[in-house]
Formats: sequence, C-alpha cells, structure tokens
Amino acid sequence: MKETIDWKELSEVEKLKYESNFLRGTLVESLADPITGAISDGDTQISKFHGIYQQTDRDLDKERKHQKLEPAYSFLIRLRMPGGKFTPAQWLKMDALSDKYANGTLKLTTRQTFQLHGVLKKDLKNTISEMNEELLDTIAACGDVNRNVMSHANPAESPFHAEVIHLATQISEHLMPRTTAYHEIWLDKKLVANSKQDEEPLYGVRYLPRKFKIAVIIPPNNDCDVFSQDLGFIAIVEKDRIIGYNVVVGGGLGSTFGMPETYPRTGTVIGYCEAEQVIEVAEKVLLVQRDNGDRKNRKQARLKYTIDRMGVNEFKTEVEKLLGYELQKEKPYKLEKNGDDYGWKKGTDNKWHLTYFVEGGRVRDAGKQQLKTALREIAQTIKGDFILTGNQNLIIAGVNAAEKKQVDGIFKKYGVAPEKISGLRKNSIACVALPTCPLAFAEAERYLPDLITKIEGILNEFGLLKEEIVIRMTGCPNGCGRPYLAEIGLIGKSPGYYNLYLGGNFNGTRLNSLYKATISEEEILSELRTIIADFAKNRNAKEHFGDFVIRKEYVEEIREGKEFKH
Ligand code: SRM
Ligand code: SF4
Repeated sequence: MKETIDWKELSEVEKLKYESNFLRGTLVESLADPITGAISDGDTQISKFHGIYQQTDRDLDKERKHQKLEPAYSFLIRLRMPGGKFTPAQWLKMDALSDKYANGTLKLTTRQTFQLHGVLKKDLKNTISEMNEELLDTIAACGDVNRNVMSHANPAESPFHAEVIHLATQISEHLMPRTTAYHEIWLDKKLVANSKQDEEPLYGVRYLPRKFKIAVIIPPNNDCDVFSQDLGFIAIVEKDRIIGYNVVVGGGLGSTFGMPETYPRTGTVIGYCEAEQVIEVAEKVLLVQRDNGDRKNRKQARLKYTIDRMGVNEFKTEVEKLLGYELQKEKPYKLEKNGDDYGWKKGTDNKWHLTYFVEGGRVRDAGKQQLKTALREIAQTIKGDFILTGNQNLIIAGVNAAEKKQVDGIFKKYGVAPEKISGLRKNSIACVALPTCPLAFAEAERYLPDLITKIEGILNEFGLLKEEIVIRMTGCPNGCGRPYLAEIGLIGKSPGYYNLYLGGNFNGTRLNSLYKATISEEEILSELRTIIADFAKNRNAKEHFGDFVIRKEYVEEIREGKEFKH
C-alpha cells in the first residue's frame, strides 16, 4: 500500500520519482515521439537516474530561436565505472561510439568516468545497448542515488590500488538501484510475466533526497578530494596492509549565488571502521541521509546540510544505531596533495604506468595534435588498462617495458608526446560549462587553457613556472571542477566575469575564500600579478601559494562551510 504524502510540501522531483514506477516514467513514450528531439519534462528528471541529461547546444540557441526552430536538443550520457578503470576494448568502444553517435570527442570527468555529448534522441538506445556489449553501463551515473564511486587512481603509487578499486566496485554495486527499468528500456530485457515486482530495499520509492557521492583514497594522495564527498573512506595502512578506513561525512561543494544558506562544505571525520565494515557503514550513512535529508527544498537536500542541521554528533549516533556498534576513534593520516603526478612510474608489480595530462579532460583530434587517434592506437596495441583520474587525466596502466616504448612512439607519431608543462597547468581543472551545460554563466573548459597561458607569463617573470599551484575554474557555483578546494578558484558569474577565490590548500583539506567578486580577465591578471610578485619575494621555504595568501592576509581562512561567502 502506498503511503499518504502531502505533495504540496515536497519538491516537484519527489512526486516524479514516486510516480515513475521505479524510474520508468514515460521514457519509452518520449523516445518513440518523432515530433520532437526532446523528451518530456518529467522524463528529463527520470532519465538522469539512467545516466542521461537532456541538453541544448547553447552556441546555437539564439539562432535556432530566431529561425523559430526548437532548440538543438541532444543528450549527455555519463558512464558508471567505479575507480575509473577501463580495458583497452572498453576504451575502443567509447572511442567508436563517440564518432558514431556523439560529437566525436570523449570527456573524462572529475569523477573518473566518461561522458559523451551531443547524442540525439533517436540514437540514445543504440548507444547504451552498444556500450553494454563491452559491459559498460550508465546506471545511477546521475540522479538522486549513489553516483560513480571514486578511488585512488595510480597503481604506481600504492600496492593497494587494486584493493581499493575492488572496494569501490563493491560499494557501487551494493548501493545500486534494484529496479529493472534500465534493462527494460535500454536493453530490451522484458520482465517475465508475474515475475516479482520491482523493489528498492535501500532507496524506497522516492530514492534519496538528492545525489550522493563516495570516494576511497590512499594517503598521502588525496586525488579524489575526499573532503568534497558526501562520504569518504581514507585507507589506513599498517604492517603492509590496509587495516581499515577513517570515515568522512558531509562534504559537498555546490552552492548558489545570492543564497547564503547554500555553501560548500568539507567533510568531517567521524571515526574509523575495519576494512570489512566499509560496505555496511556506507549503507547506514546513506540510510540516515535517506530518512533525514530535506525533501522539500532541493537546495538544502544534500547530506552536508542534513549534518549541519542535525549536528555531527547526532548524525553519528543515528548511523551507529543502525550499525549496532560504535565507530572507533579516527586514526592518524597525512595528506600531501590532491593532484596527479605525471610521467612514467614503475609499480611494485614491476609494470609501468603513465599518467598523461588531458587538458580539461577532453580527448579529441585537433590539427596536428591527434590525441584521440593516438589513444585509439595505444588501446589497439597494449594489454594494460586505461584508468581515468579524478582530475580529468588518464593513466595508461600496467604495461611492460616493450609496450612502454610503443606507447611513447605512438604519442610522438601523432604529435601528442607528453610535454613539460607548468606547475600551474599540471594542477588545473576546468568543468565543461559552455556550450553544453545549461547551468553555465561563463566559459570554463574552452577558456581556462588560454588564461593559464597568460598567468604562466606572470609566473615566468618571477621564476615560478615550475611552482605547483592548484587552479580550478567552473562556469557556475555548482562546483563540478571542485574549485572551492583550489589554491586559485575561478567561478563564472556572467560571460567574461568570474569570482576569484584564494586560499585552498595543496592537499585539498581547506576551502578557499572570496578575494574579488565579478572581475574580468584584465583584473584577474592584475590581482594575481600583485600576489605572485609578493609570493616570489616573501614566501617561506616550501610554502604553498594557498597557505601564503592566508598568512599574508589576502583572505581569511575558512574553517567551516557556514563561514563561506560568495
Ligand atoms: Fe556536476 C550538474 C558536469 C562533477 C556538482 N554537473 C551538472 C550538470 C549535469 C548540469 C545539469 O545539471 O544540467 C553538468 C553537465 C555539463 C556537461 O555538459 O557535461 C555537470 N559535474 C559535471 C562534470 C562532467 C564536470 C567535469 O568537467 O568533469 C563532472 C561529472 C562527474 C561524474 O562523472 O559523475 C561533475 N558536479 C561534479 C562535482 C565534483 C565531484 O563530484 O567530485 C560536483 C561538486 C561536488 C558536489 O557534488 O557537491 C558537482 N553538478 C554539481 C551540482 C551541484 C550540486 C549541489 O549540491 O548543489 C550540479 C547541479 C545540481 O545538481 O543541481 C551539477
Ligand atoms: Fe555546468 Fe556549473 Fe557544473 Fe560547470 S560547475 S559543469 S557550469 S553545472
């Protein structure tokens, strides 16, 4: 029997989820409607749970309107791949699908997976079913459920890499929606008559109040920005094995300009659990959020707000009640950085692993620089893995010495041999923003590379070209490139104008703070020049840029999300 719910009280999406018959909505009808390239409004929400977002090409919107045409609708498809590890065959499949059905590029995201952009409605089903041939799926890549689970990316850095990917996969599978809607709609797997009705034992019919994100890291590398996750696990290594994990809850970065009650928040460490307890801890944290998260106001629905409302102690007590035991006291750990280390490294497995910088995470052929072709040939040549990092980069992993030479040769042949890049560019992230993202106020992916070239000019003047500084840009305050954890954060305000945030730290444990609002490129460069000049002259030995700007009081240190100002 269905519960009685006062729908007036709740956000619209709550009703849509409830009435969707376990995420079916009217997707089948929407896909079959030949009149429009769009799906119905309700289905645009439900499709997210299947990894699909409806978009328009914003570069074309004005012209299409002028011509009285409907917008150029197309779809973004996002994959689920815990830990970001793909086989060469899976890489080749994505490469082929990007040409066959999408815009010819591959986007490596900040959560270690692929996005295809520009897929037309008529091609959605073929794209997803062809992915499935290589065991790739898009289930729960978006929507109010647990999303792609991230984990430490570089096998060369830790002998425990395989163990944490395995854990990320187990968590992802444990927290997957159980509905068969995905298989029915996209893969034509019909339910057997009178078979058991769908059930969602974990999520219930209304799923979670909002998206939910998990990552697993192995210190000293914080490459998944564990403090930005709803739930994070920090591996504790003793006597050559992972004995357990510190548990971090309530990170989250999205916020909205003009709404001070929305803010980025770094997660809080609430204790430690044994390795065997991770799955149940993940489940119980998710359940406490399911039952206590705000379902009236989606802008207050993330776990970070639930925790700030309940208080950390009460939240922890609720989790422990469900667990039936108390979490242990957190164990000491040290984080050194949140970026990737580039180049070839030999792992303890005696295999070679190459971390390759992919600017803005966009894989494409551009003139003489044929990255996409090079990676296709590498995938056809090697037996290793393609691991996507949380910083939009790529690791060609697990190759032997002979293959290593071949990889180098292929990159060279296609004009994309790894170059020496500045410490700033190495540590850069830009979200997608324009032209596909409907929420972007300003450019990010298409603009940050040029802005960095200009800032590099300044750094070069002061002998700081090699200085590692984390810079991140997004086209709006939603935080997809995790800009609030950068030493230099730039967040789009309107076309050509950005808020400049300073003072995040190099290991991703501190939020930055607003330095200047709504400034142009000229002002960004002039403000940064003054601070960089001061940094070159007055920094302490080994002091990072983000720590320097706080010590010199360019900005005040933010200790908790609630102090954050836009
Ligand atoms: Fe994101 C929405 C792209 C990581 C916070 N994000 C979007 C949408 C789907 C826009 C929309 O709702 O229509 C963007 C699609 C743009 C496009 O055309 O591709 C989008 N988000 C991305 C990606 C592709 C950025 C990238 O350049 O890599 C990342 C995909 C990750 C993945 O594979 O799952 C991406 N998004 C993030 C992150 C970073 C992370 O998870 O580590 C965040 C901040 C962390 C967090 O969640 O707090 C993030 N995205 C958001 C939000 C704000 C959520 C909030 O709590 O307020 C939105 C908007 C929303 O949900 O209402 C959003
Ligand atoms: Fe779009 Fe904003 Fe996310 Fe960038 S940060 S991808 S502009 S939602």
